[in-house]
Amino acid sequence: MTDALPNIPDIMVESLARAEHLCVLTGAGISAESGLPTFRDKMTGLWAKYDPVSLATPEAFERDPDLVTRWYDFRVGEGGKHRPNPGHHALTRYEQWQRVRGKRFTLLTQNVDGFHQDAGSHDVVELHGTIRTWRCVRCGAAHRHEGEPFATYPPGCNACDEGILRPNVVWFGEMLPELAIERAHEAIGSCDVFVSIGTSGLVQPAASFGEAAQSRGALFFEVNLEATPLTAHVDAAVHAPSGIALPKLVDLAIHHGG
Ligand code: BJW
Repeated sequence: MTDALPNIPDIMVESLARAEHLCVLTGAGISAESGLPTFRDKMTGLWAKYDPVSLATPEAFERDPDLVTRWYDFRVGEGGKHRPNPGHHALTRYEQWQRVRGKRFTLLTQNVDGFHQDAGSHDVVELHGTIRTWRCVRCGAAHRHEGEPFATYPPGCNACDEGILRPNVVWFGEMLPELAIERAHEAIGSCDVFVSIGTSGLVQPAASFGEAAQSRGALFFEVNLEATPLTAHVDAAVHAPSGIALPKLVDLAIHHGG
Protein backbone atom coordinates (compact mmCIF):
# COMPACT_ATOMS: atom_id res chain seq x y z
CA MET A 1 0.00 0.00 0.00
CA THR A 2 1.30 3.44 -0.89
CA ASP A 3 0.60 6.63 1.00
CA ALA A 4 1.39 8.81 -2.03
CA LEU A 5 -1.62 10.90 -3.05
CA PRO A 6 -3.24 9.20 -6.06
CA ASN A 7 -4.05 11.01 -9.28
CA ILE A 8 -7.77 11.58 -9.53
CA PRO A 9 -9.10 11.85 -13.10
CA ASP A 10 -10.68 15.27 -13.78
CA ILE A 11 -13.88 13.65 -14.98
CA MET A 12 -14.41 12.12 -11.53
CA VAL A 13 -13.82 15.44 -9.75
CA GLU A 14 -16.09 17.37 -12.13
CA SER A 15 -18.83 14.72 -12.01
CA LEU A 16 -18.91 14.63 -8.22
CA ALA A 17 -18.87 18.43 -8.15
CA ARG A 18 -21.92 18.60 -10.44
CA ALA A 19 -23.83 15.44 -9.48
CA GLU A 20 -27.58 15.87 -9.04
CA HIS A 21 -27.75 12.42 -7.47
CA LEU A 22 -24.61 10.49 -6.56
CA CYS A 23 -25.07 6.82 -5.75
CA VAL A 24 -22.17 4.91 -4.20
CA LEU A 25 -21.81 1.19 -3.61
CA THR A 26 -19.28 0.16 -0.97
CA GLY A 27 -17.71 -3.20 -0.22
CA ALA A 28 -15.34 -4.70 2.31
CA GLY A 29 -12.36 -2.74 0.90
CA ILE A 30 -13.59 0.54 2.40
CA SER A 31 -13.29 -0.96 5.90
CA ALA A 32 -9.89 -2.59 5.24
CA GLU A 33 -7.98 0.48 6.45
CA SER A 34 -10.04 0.37 9.65
CA GLY A 35 -8.43 -3.03 10.31
CA LEU A 36 -11.28 -5.31 9.22
CA PRO A 37 -10.24 -8.04 6.78
CA THR A 38 -12.02 -8.27 3.41
CA PHE A 39 -13.70 -11.43 2.18
CA ARG A 40 -10.85 -12.26 -0.17
CA ASP A 41 -8.19 -11.82 2.56
CA LYS A 42 -6.87 -15.00 4.16
CA MET A 43 -8.13 -15.33 7.71
CA THR A 44 -5.62 -15.43 10.55
CA GLY A 45 -5.30 -16.87 14.08
CA LEU A 46 -8.07 -19.20 15.22
CA TRP A 47 -9.87 -18.71 11.92
CA ALA A 48 -6.89 -19.35 9.62
CA LYS A 49 -8.18 -22.70 8.38
CA TYR A 50 -11.60 -21.36 7.36
CA ASP A 51 -12.74 -19.68 4.16
CA PRO A 52 -15.10 -16.73 4.82
CA VAL A 53 -17.06 -17.33 1.64
CA SER A 54 -17.92 -20.89 2.70
CA LEU A 55 -18.92 -19.79 6.23
CA ALA A 56 -21.33 -17.18 4.82
CA THR A 57 -23.94 -19.73 3.73
CA PRO A 58 -27.18 -21.13 5.17
CA GLU A 59 -25.70 -24.61 4.61
CA ALA A 60 -22.71 -23.88 6.88
CA PHE A 61 -25.06 -22.54 9.58
CA GLU A 62 -27.26 -25.63 9.32
CA ARG A 63 -24.26 -27.97 9.45
CA ASP A 64 -22.42 -26.20 12.26
CA PRO A 65 -24.36 -23.34 13.93
CA ASP A 66 -21.84 -23.26 16.80
CA LEU A 67 -18.92 -22.51 14.43
CA VAL A 68 -20.78 -20.01 12.26
CA THR A 69 -22.26 -18.02 15.18
CA ARG A 70 -18.85 -17.98 16.92
CA TRP A 71 -17.31 -16.52 13.76
CA TYR A 72 -19.94 -13.80 13.45
CA ASP A 73 -19.71 -13.00 17.18
CA PHE A 74 -15.91 -12.75 16.79
CA ARG A 75 -16.54 -10.21 13.99
CA VAL A 76 -18.95 -8.24 16.21
CA GLY A 77 -16.10 -8.09 18.77
CA GLU A 78 -13.56 -7.04 16.11
CA GLY A 79 -15.92 -4.30 14.90
CA GLY A 80 -16.08 -2.96 18.46
CA LYS A 81 -12.27 -2.65 18.54
CA HIS A 82 -11.98 -0.63 15.32
CA ARG A 83 -13.28 2.66 14.00
CA PRO A 84 -14.39 4.15 10.67
CA ASN A 85 -11.48 5.52 8.61
CA PRO A 86 -11.03 8.64 6.44
CA GLY A 87 -12.77 6.88 3.51
CA HIS A 88 -16.02 6.48 5.51
CA HIS A 89 -15.71 10.06 6.80
CA ALA A 90 -15.17 11.47 3.30
CA LEU A 91 -18.50 9.97 2.18
CA THR A 92 -20.24 11.53 5.18
CA ARG A 93 -18.75 14.90 4.29
CA TYR A 94 -19.87 14.58 0.67
CA GLU A 95 -23.39 13.58 1.76
CA GLN A 96 -23.64 16.68 3.99
CA TRP A 97 -22.40 18.90 1.16
CA GLN A 98 -24.98 17.44 -1.25
CA ARG A 99 -27.74 17.94 1.31
CA VAL A 100 -26.84 21.60 1.86
CA ARG A 101 -26.94 22.10 -1.94
CA GLY A 102 -30.34 20.38 -2.18
CA LYS A 103 -28.84 17.47 -4.18
CA ARG A 104 -29.18 13.73 -3.59
CA PHE A 105 -26.80 11.11 -2.24
CA THR A 106 -27.52 7.40 -1.81
CA LEU A 107 -25.15 5.08 0.01
CA LEU A 108 -25.60 1.41 -0.81
CA THR A 109 -23.32 -0.87 1.19
CA GLN A 110 -22.65 -4.57 1.09
CA ASN A 111 -20.90 -4.25 4.45
CA VAL A 112 -22.49 -5.51 7.64
CA ASP A 113 -20.10 -3.70 10.02
CA GLY A 114 -22.15 -0.51 10.61
CA PHE A 115 -19.10 1.72 10.08
CA HIS A 116 -20.87 4.11 7.67
CA GLN A 117 -23.46 4.85 10.36
CA ASP A 118 -20.68 5.23 12.95
CA ALA A 119 -19.03 7.78 10.64
CA GLY A 120 -22.28 9.78 10.57
CA SER A 121 -23.77 8.74 7.21
CA HIS A 122 -27.56 8.93 7.16
CA ASP A 123 -29.90 6.59 5.46
CA VAL A 124 -27.46 3.80 4.67
CA VAL A 125 -28.97 1.01 2.55
CA GLU A 126 -27.59 -2.24 4.00
CA LEU A 127 -27.90 -4.67 1.11
CA HIS A 128 -26.48 -7.64 3.05
CA GLY A 129 -27.94 -6.80 6.47
CA THR A 130 -26.01 -6.11 9.67
CA ILE A 131 -24.14 -8.10 12.30
CA ARG A 132 -25.42 -5.71 14.95
CA THR A 133 -28.81 -7.41 15.03
CA TRP A 134 -29.48 -11.12 15.27
CA ARG A 135 -32.79 -12.92 14.78
CA CYS A 136 -34.36 -16.08 16.10
CA VAL A 137 -34.66 -18.76 13.43
CA ARG A 138 -37.82 -20.04 15.16
CA CYS A 139 -39.89 -17.00 16.24
CA GLY A 140 -38.13 -14.28 14.20
CA ALA A 141 -37.58 -11.99 17.23
CA ALA A 142 -34.82 -9.45 16.56
CA HIS A 143 -32.07 -8.93 19.14
CA ARG A 144 -29.65 -5.99 19.17
CA HIS A 145 -26.13 -7.40 19.74
CA GLU A 146 -23.20 -4.99 20.03
CA GLY A 147 -21.45 -5.47 23.36
CA GLU A 148 -20.27 -8.56 25.23
CA PRO A 149 -19.92 -11.85 23.34
CA PHE A 150 -22.70 -14.40 23.72
CA ALA A 151 -22.37 -16.78 26.68
CA THR A 152 -23.12 -19.89 24.60
CA TYR A 153 -22.98 -20.92 20.94
CA PRO A 154 -25.23 -21.01 19.12
CA PRO A 155 -26.92 -18.27 21.17
CA GLY A 156 -30.46 -19.00 22.35
CA CYS A 157 -33.53 -16.79 21.94
CA ASN A 158 -34.81 -15.30 25.17
CA ALA A 159 -38.09 -14.27 23.51
CA CYS A 160 -39.36 -17.80 22.75
CA ASP A 161 -36.77 -19.73 24.81
CA GLU A 162 -36.64 -22.40 22.09
CA GLY A 163 -34.98 -21.10 18.94
CA ILE A 164 -31.37 -20.19 18.21
CA LEU A 165 -30.14 -16.85 16.91
CA ARG A 166 -28.41 -16.13 13.63
CA PRO A 167 -26.89 -12.85 12.49
CA ASN A 168 -29.27 -10.68 10.51
CA VAL A 169 -27.11 -10.87 7.38
CA VAL A 170 -27.71 -12.14 3.84
CA TRP A 171 -25.92 -15.36 2.98
CA PHE A 172 -25.28 -16.79 -0.48
CA GLY A 173 -28.52 -18.10 -1.98
CA GLU A 174 -30.67 -15.88 0.26
CA MET A 175 -32.76 -12.96 -0.97
CA LEU A 176 -31.65 -9.42 -0.20
CA PRO A 177 -34.05 -7.42 2.03
CA GLU A 178 -36.97 -6.25 -0.12
CA LEU A 179 -36.79 -2.62 1.00
CA ALA A 180 -33.03 -2.48 0.35
CA ILE A 181 -33.51 -3.82 -3.17
CA GLU A 182 -36.34 -1.36 -3.86
CA ARG A 183 -34.20 1.54 -2.67
CA ALA A 184 -31.21 0.33 -4.69
CA HIS A 185 -33.31 0.08 -7.86
CA GLU A 186 -34.74 3.54 -7.32
CA ALA A 187 -31.24 4.97 -6.88
CA ILE A 188 -29.81 3.10 -9.87
CA GLY A 189 -32.65 4.45 -12.01
CA SER A 190 -32.33 8.06 -10.87
CA CYS A 191 -28.62 8.74 -10.21
CA ASP A 192 -26.45 10.60 -12.71
CA VAL A 193 -23.17 9.35 -11.17
CA PHE A 194 -22.43 5.92 -9.68
CA VAL A 195 -19.21 5.06 -7.82
CA SER A 196 -18.22 1.54 -6.87
CA ILE A 197 -15.79 1.56 -3.90
CA GLY A 198 -13.72 -1.29 -2.42
CA THR A 199 -15.72 -4.15 -3.85
CA SER A 200 -14.42 -7.07 -5.89
CA GLY A 201 -17.50 -6.91 -8.14
CA LEU A 202 -17.97 -10.67 -7.85
CA VAL A 203 -21.14 -10.95 -5.80
CA GLN A 204 -24.56 -10.46 -7.38
CA PRO A 205 -26.83 -8.59 -7.54
CA ALA A 206 -24.71 -5.67 -6.25
CA ALA A 207 -21.97 -6.34 -8.82
CA SER A 208 -24.39 -5.37 -11.63
CA PHE A 209 -25.63 -2.11 -10.15
CA GLY A 210 -22.97 0.15 -11.68
CA GLU A 211 -23.50 -1.10 -15.21
CA ALA A 212 -27.27 -0.91 -14.73
CA ALA A 213 -26.94 2.76 -13.73
CA GLN A 214 -24.56 3.36 -16.64
CA SER A 215 -27.02 1.81 -19.12
CA ARG A 216 -29.57 4.40 -17.88
CA GLY A 217 -27.16 7.25 -18.63
CA ALA A 218 -25.13 7.60 -15.40
CA LEU A 219 -21.36 7.94 -15.36
CA PHE A 220 -19.78 4.91 -13.67
CA PHE A 221 -16.53 5.17 -11.65
CA GLU A 222 -14.47 2.85 -9.50
CA VAL A 223 -12.24 3.37 -6.46
CA ASN A 224 -10.34 0.21 -5.54
CA LEU A 225 -6.88 -0.86 -4.50
CA GLU A 226 -6.61 -2.78 -7.76
CA ALA A 227 -8.39 -3.54 -11.01
CA THR A 228 -11.53 -5.68 -10.77
CA PRO A 229 -13.93 -7.23 -13.29
CA LEU A 230 -15.80 -3.89 -13.16
CA THR A 231 -12.75 -1.90 -14.34
CA ALA A 232 -13.30 -2.77 -18.00
CA HIS A 233 -16.75 -1.16 -17.87
CA VAL A 234 -16.16 2.03 -15.89
CA ASP A 235 -15.79 5.54 -17.34
CA ALA A 236 -12.79 6.21 -15.05
CA ALA A 237 -11.09 4.61 -12.06
CA VAL A 238 -8.72 5.39 -9.22
CA HIS A 239 -6.67 2.41 -8.10
CA ALA A 240 -5.49 3.37 -4.62
CA PRO A 241 -6.58 2.81 -1.00
CA SER A 242 -10.03 4.33 -0.51
CA GLY A 243 -8.93 5.89 2.81
CA ILE A 244 -6.54 8.05 0.81
CA ALA A 245 -8.38 8.42 -2.52
CA LEU A 246 -11.83 9.35 -1.17
CA PRO A 247 -10.77 12.27 1.05
CA LYS A 248 -8.81 13.70 -1.86
CA LEU A 249 -11.65 13.15 -4.36
CA VAL A 250 -14.23 14.73 -2.04
CA ASP A 251 -11.97 17.69 -1.21
CA LEU A 252 -11.36 18.37 -4.91
CA ALA A 253 -15.06 17.98 -5.80
CA ILE A 254 -16.24 20.31 -3.04
CA HIS A 255 -13.57 22.85 -3.96
CA HIS A 256 -14.46 22.57 -7.66
CA GLY A 257 -18.20 22.81 -6.96
CA GLY A 258 -17.69 25.94 -4.89
C1 BJW B 1 -9.66 -1.99 -1.25
C2 BJW B 1 -8.87 -1.77 -0.14
C3 BJW B 1 -8.64 -0.45 0.17
C4 BJW B 1 -9.01 -3.86 -0.32
N1 BJW B 1 -9.17 0.50 -0.58
N2 BJW B 1 -10.18 -1.12 -2.02
C5 BJW B 1 -26.07 -14.15 -10.98
C6 BJW B 1 -25.07 -14.90 -11.53
C7 BJW B 1 -24.38 -15.85 -10.77
C8 BJW B 1 -24.68 -16.05 -9.42
C9 BJW B 1 -25.70 -15.31 -8.87
C10 BJW B 1 -26.38 -14.38 -9.64
N3 BJW B 1 -27.30 -13.78 -8.85
C11 BJW B 1 -27.18 -14.30 -7.59
C12 BJW B 1 -26.21 -15.24 -7.60
C13 BJW B 1 -25.77 -16.03 -6.44
C14 BJW B 1 -24.93 -15.26 -5.45
C15 BJW B 1 -23.66 -14.76 -6.11
O1 BJW B 1 -23.46 -13.60 -6.37
N4 BJW B 1 -22.71 -15.65 -6.32
C16 BJW B 1 -21.41 -15.23 -6.87
C17 BJW B 1 -20.31 -15.78 -6.03
C18 BJW B 1 -21.35 -15.59 -8.31
N5 BJW B 1 -25.66 -14.16 -4.88
C19 BJW B 1 -26.53 -14.37 -3.92
O2 BJW B 1 -26.77 -15.48 -3.50
C20 BJW B 1 -27.26 -13.17 -3.35
N6 BJW B 1 -28.66 -13.44 -3.31
C21 BJW B 1 -29.43 -13.32 -4.37
O3 BJW B 1 -29.06 -12.85 -5.42
O4 BJW B 1 -30.72 -13.81 -4.18
C22 BJW B 1 -31.47 -14.15 -5.33
C23 BJW B 1 -30.84 -15.38 -5.96
C24 BJW B 1 -30.39 -16.42 -5.17
C25 BJW B 1 -29.79 -17.54 -5.76
C26 BJW B 1 -29.61 -17.61 -7.15
C27 BJW B 1 -30.06 -16.52 -7.93
C28 BJW B 1 -30.69 -15.41 -7.32
C29 BJW B 1 -26.84 -12.94 -1.91
C30 BJW B 1 -25.42 -12.51 -1.79
C31 BJW B 1 -25.08 -12.38 -0.31
C32 BJW B 1 -23.59 -12.14 -0.09
N7 BJW B 1 -23.33 -12.25 1.29
C33 BJW B 1 -22.00 -11.94 1.79
C34 BJW B 1 -21.93 -12.26 3.30
C35 BJW B 1 -22.67 -11.19 4.11
C36 BJW B 1 -22.51 -11.40 5.58
C37 BJW B 1 -21.08 -11.31 6.02
O5 BJW B 1 -20.44 -10.23 5.92
O6 BJW B 1 -20.55 -12.32 6.48
O7 BJW B 1 -21.69 -10.56 1.56
S1 BJW B 1 -20.68 -12.79 0.91
C38 BJW B 1 -19.55 -11.45 0.89
O8 BJW B 1 -19.35 -10.94 -0.46
C39 BJW B 1 -20.25 -10.32 1.68
C40 BJW B 1 -19.83 -9.12 0.90
O9 BJW B 1 -20.75 -8.07 1.17
C41 BJW B 1 -19.88 -9.60 -0.53
C42 BJW B 1 -19.09 -8.79 -1.49
O10 BJW B 1 -17.74 -8.78 -1.12
P1 BJW B 1 -16.92 -7.43 -1.28
O11 BJW B 1 -17.49 -6.41 -0.38
O12 BJW B 1 -16.81 -7.08 -2.71
O13 BJW B 1 -15.52 -7.84 -0.64
P2 BJW B 1 -14.32 -8.66 -1.28
O14 BJW B 1 -13.51 -9.17 -0.16
O15 BJW B 1 -14.79 -9.61 -2.29
O16 BJW B 1 -13.49 -7.56 -2.09
C43 BJW B 1 -12.79 -6.54 -1.42
C44 BJW B 1 -12.32 -5.54 -2.45
O17 BJW B 1 -11.77 -4.44 -1.78
C45 BJW B 1 -11.24 -6.08 -3.40
O18 BJW B 1 -11.59 -5.72 -4.72
C46 BJW B 1 -9.97 -5.33 -2.96
O19 BJW B 1 -9.10 -5.02 -4.04
C47 BJW B 1 -10.57 -4.07 -2.41
N8 BJW B 1 -9.75 -3.42 -1.39
N9 BJW B 1 -8.48 -3.04 0.39
C48 BJW B 1 -9.91 0.14 -1.65
N10 BJW B 1 -7.85 -0.15 1.24
